[in-house]
Amino acid sequence: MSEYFKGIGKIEYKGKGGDDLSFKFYNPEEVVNGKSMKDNLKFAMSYWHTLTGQGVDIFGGATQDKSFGETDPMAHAKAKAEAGFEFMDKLGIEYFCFHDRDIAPEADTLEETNKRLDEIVDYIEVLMKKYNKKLLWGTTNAFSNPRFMHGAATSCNADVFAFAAAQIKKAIEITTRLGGAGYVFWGGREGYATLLNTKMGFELDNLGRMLKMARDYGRSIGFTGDFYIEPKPMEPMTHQYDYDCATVIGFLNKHGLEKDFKLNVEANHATLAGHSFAHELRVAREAGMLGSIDANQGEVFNGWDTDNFPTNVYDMALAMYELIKAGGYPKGGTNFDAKLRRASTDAKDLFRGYITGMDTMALAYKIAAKIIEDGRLDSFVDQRYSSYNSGIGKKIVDGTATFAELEKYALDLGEVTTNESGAQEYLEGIVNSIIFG
Ligand code: XUL
Ligand code: CO
Repeated sequence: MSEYFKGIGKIEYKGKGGDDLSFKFYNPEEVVNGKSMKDNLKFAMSYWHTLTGQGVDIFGGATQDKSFGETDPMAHAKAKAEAGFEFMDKLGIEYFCFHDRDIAPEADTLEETNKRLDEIVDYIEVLMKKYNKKLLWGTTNAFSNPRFMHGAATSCNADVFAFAAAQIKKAIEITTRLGGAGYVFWGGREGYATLLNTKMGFELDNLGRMLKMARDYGRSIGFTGDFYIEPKPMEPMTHQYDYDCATVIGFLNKHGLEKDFKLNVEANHATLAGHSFAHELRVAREAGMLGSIDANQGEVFNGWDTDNFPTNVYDMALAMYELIKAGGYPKGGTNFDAKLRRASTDAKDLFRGYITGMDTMALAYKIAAKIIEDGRLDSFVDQRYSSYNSGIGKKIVDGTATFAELEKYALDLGEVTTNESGAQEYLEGIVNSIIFG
């Protein structure tokens, strides 16, 4: 087997003075919150950006070569797999995530495509054993092929729905076979461009039908992992149905999917929806549905999904605070749904991107753990809501207060005389002192 990333050895933790090919903050064995950082963060490689993305944008072609020395499609798929496992091994990343079409190229018929998938899955199974790597989640690419131009589960065309179902069925089978801990649905083109041609309620019900069939089939073949929906408000569609965590939670509850499904929350999708990443994680956590994370970051001034590697330690610390408060990942992990900038063409850049991302996540996690250990934020928040611990507040929470009783209480009160400061600046100061103090 060839070596694809020549001249780059295993990336090690060297601390603050380390060079560009070492971790400065991520020490996999360091114990925080009673667990190694490796197990707290459960890093995963995204097959698509890492092994397939070539720097293409709408104004220009590839700047990054991902041929791995092969031209034949199946030889290329195998070389990609080998390169991917070498990459994970060198970075000490234990997990990976893929779309069906990332690992094997589509053929002229579904039957032939499935055969190609089986051949590559056989090989990936060998590589997983050899390198001791695990599948965090699998998914289906039901958005790139032109047949999905109107969507997949929400297509106006029943033949497309059937085709998507067949593809999802196969993708759940291979995910199960590889011991995947999760299966993701990102609604690639599940949305609409104009209401003028769209039966919105019908499309949403079809989405529910597809997810129920997927859940039932998965469970019937022994898939015990979590299903995830990955919310995103727009792009490629003008309006995507899985807008944000709150929207998706409502949808899952309506369709009786809330026991089998959790959320795979992506940072850049959160900001596209007009939310902070921490907000989206809080919504998921409060619903008991924080499943997994797609770690990345958008360009501050662009309104689209730029999938940069995360570097904003402050925002990520507030996000990791939510993860720790949720009790960590149930079955998910930190998948780098992140890509190099188009002009990053040095052979080392892919490693540098991941190293910076992993260091950012580690710094953020450790800061979040310190904020919790410090306790001032928690005690401030507890105090802020303390009027609900006794008296009328307790009755409201217990569900024993009535409108009549509340009216009498308010009349007796005359006026609300105590309303304490929210003290946002004080709390922001605490966070800063923990980060920089
Ligand atoms: C697209 C995106 C996807 C999903 C998996 O914005 O995030 O790559 O993570 O389909
Ligand atoms: Co994603």
